[in-house]
Amino acid sequence: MPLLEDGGKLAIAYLCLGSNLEDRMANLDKAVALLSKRVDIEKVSSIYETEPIGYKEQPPFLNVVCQITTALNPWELLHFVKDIETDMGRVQNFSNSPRLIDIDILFYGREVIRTDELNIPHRRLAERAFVLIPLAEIAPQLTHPELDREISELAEVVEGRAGVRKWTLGD
Ligand code: PH2
Ligand code: MG
Ligand code: MG
Repeated sequence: MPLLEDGGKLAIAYLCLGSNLEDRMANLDKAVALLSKRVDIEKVSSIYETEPIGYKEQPPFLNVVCQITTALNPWELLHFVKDIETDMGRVQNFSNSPRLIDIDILFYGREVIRTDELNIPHRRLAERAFVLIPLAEIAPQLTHPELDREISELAEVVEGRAGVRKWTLGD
């Protein structure tokens, strides 16, 4: 990994963004713009319209996955994305409730971090078609550090693939 002048390391991380309230595409665009103030956005997947998982009685989501490089450590990155959610007007509600914007850290390099505050890799990513399908588009050969399987393999067999469709403005 390249060294920064202050000795810090740059990490490659993956984020999943989701919105299912108000102008969903504008919310994703704004989140990417705010992220780019402190991290480098390297790749952004297509936008997917996805059926809600978990709590089902809510509008469909738009989801994208981004690859970033960052000098922030995982805790700094977590606080940064939470601040963006709050600044964009997200209110803390019940688990899996509708939201203007959700930004989840999927991977941070090959690190495995299990604390109350921070869980990397994301605990449910291997079960979620709305994460794996966009992620497979930008990082098919990435391997999950705990499962030791490629994202493309996980994406091919995940349940609920039919609920994840590419979306374009006007759909
Ligand atoms: N996020 C959730 C729960 N369910 N379903 C879809 N389709 N997309 C999401 O981003 C999503 C979800 C919790 O964060
Ligand atoms: Mg989430
Ligand atoms: Mg979240």
